[in-house]
Amino acid sequence: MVTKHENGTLIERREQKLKAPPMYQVLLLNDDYTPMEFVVAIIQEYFNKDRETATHLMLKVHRDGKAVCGVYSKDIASTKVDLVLTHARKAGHPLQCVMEEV
Ligand code: TYC
Repeated sequence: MVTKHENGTLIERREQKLKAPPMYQVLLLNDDYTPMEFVVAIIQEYFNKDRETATHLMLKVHRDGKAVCGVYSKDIASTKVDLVLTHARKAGHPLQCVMEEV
């Protein structure tokens, strides 16, 4: 919006549009080798789900190929992916974990 002052000065006010920061969903992907019990434990530990919810999510990944385990800001999502992958590799499992902008 442009307003004219008495002294002739033009003042432009830029509208302040604050956009919410983008959010990222963290997904687990299915594979044929990672044990179901390991995936349930991962979901409980890193996505703060109870055992029942974690079991349902694991079975959804197993059935559909992937499932969203949580939605976070970019830094938190990226950290979750790193922690899950590090834990899985240390345990010798090929589990895949990815993030996608919502
Ligand atoms: N498909 C695996 C099995 O049958 C289980 C599994 C579930 C693996 C979820 C990965 O993200 C995953 N042992």
